[in-house]
Amino acid sequence: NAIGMMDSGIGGLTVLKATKALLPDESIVFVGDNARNPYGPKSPDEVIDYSRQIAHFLVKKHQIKVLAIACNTATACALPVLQDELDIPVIGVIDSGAKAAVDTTLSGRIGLIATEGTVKSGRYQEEIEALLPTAKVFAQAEPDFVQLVEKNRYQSDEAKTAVKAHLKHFENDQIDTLILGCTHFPLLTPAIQSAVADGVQLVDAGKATAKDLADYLKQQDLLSKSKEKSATYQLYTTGPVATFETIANNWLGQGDFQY
Ligand code: DGN
Repeated sequence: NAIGMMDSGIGGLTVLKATKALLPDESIVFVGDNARNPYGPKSPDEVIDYSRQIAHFLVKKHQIKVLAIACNTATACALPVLQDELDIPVIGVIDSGAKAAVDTTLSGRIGLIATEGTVKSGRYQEEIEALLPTAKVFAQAEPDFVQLVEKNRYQSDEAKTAVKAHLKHFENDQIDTLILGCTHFPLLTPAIQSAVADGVQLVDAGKATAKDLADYLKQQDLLSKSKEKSATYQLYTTGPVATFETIANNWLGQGDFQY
């Protein structure tokens, strides 16, 4: 059976890419809820509702063996509900991102950029403080970054300028680690890296999740046993397929993706 993945839009493809690199024999079914993006400003109840609809579609129609919520906002709002409701294991992105940040920081001064929903939930802050009580977390919501990615403008000069302006204040906080706490943000990595002080390490919560997901599937003996190379990638979007496909092809490279 395949791995199920879901996001509010394009961002989860960063988790798909990292998972595909670590587990090339695993099939993945992905749903991007581009039509209802962004999740960031929505109420937790609404995000729970959308997440449940997608999760049930993946379980009923695709018999997935594990669900990765490749969206920080949906993880912040819906992880416990889905873990409770589904008979399969459900993995979110926040625990892995928080742990990776704690493993990376030397000074304990950690920046977080994410959606409003994720920042407001306080889940990263709680998780980091549980692992490293002396840590100081500087959290900043960056909803505009999501739109730069969804609208396929993430490589533009406009994106570079906006990212630089938004991240300027982190200079005063003297962070040594910055969590990309939204799965859309790794597409903006070059702009983000050049906007922060040299030496600030970026933590990609999605990549950290892919690693934890791979370890988990190995441990639980849930990896595909098929000997032939037969991994398939089925990508669904609730929005226009053309835009989704363009961004997906640019980000993932050509491959056997079905839209
Ligand atoms: N990609 C999502 C996340 O990781 O939080 C959210 C993007 C959005 O819907 N605003």
